[in-house]
Amino acid sequence: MRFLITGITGFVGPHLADLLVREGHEVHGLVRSTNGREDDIRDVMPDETFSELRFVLGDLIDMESCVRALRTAEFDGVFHLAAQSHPPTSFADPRGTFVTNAIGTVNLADAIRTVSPSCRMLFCSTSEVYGAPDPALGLISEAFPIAPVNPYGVSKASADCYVRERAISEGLPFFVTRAFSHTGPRRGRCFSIASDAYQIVRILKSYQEPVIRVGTLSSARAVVDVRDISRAYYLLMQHAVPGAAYNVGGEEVFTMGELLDRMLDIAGLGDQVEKRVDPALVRPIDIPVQTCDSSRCRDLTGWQPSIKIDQTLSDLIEYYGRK
Ligand code: A2R
Repeated sequence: MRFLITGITGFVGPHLADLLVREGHEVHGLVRSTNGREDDIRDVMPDETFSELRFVLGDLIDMESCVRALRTAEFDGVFHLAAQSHPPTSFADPRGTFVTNAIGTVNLADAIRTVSPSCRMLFCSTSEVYGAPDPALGLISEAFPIAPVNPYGVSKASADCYVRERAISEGLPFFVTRAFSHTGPRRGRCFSIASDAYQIVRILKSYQEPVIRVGTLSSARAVVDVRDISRAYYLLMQHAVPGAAYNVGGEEVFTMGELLDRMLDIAGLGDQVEKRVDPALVRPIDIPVQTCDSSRCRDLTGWQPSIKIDQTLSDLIEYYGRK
């Protein structure tokens, strides 16, 4: 099959592209410019995969460019990953976040409807659309209210509703994924777990003193490996019901503090490192705990995470070690 990935130069995009190529599919990636940024994605894929990829120019906030991109080939499915994906940045730039994530998704969805209405679209929404539900309510399922608590969540919730409404009202084969926390090689170091891994590598190389700047260590998340998330997206592209939303996440919940301690152990730094809270890394409104019920996705596709958290953390440290 022939797929288009938006956000191919990001964190998840290259892992998904690698998986799709290995499964024998033709993969095109939407890029905003051909300035060499796409070359950077080689860091998580073999040369054989990279050489199979095709790139097409387009910017989500320019609907005409989305239409042009979709006309370059007949796509069976679009994985719409592109976004302003960093919640703290969304407080600094709520409007820009909304334009990219909400209006950009409207543009892409409308462009698909115009050019190729039988093309399936996976829209990457997020667990952040649920906001901060009372932990006493248990695992977060798709039936939980949409109640975001940051501009990123608001932008994604708007697009999430738009995509599902379009699918239902217009009969378009669009659906939504709501991934919970995921990490692994290539995760940007502005995200908490990757930030810890990056600093650990710098300490190991004696580039910084043995002090790690941390955010809220008590925040708890059902963290899963990016390669498992990519596999869930691939399976959902094959099986998802139009108009539906699917949680995708791990079962095991870890606090940020636990994950940091595991990484320090993996790196052989044990308790030789001071953890210093940096107010700049503490979110204005934090979600204390996120637990995921992804049984809808699991029952439909048979998906379950296959990579153990220690493997993910060790691959993340290894990734920053060779950067
Ligand atoms: O910044 P670039 O040019 O490398 O491209 C980024 C792309 N992107 C856009 N593409 C087209 N038009 C735009 N206006 C536009 N704005 C951003 O989105 C990059 O390739 C991607 C974002 O990458 P990350 O921030 O690393 O996102 P990640 O972690 O891969 O997340 C994938 C999806 C997102 O929808 C998240 O909100 C969700 O998973 O959690």
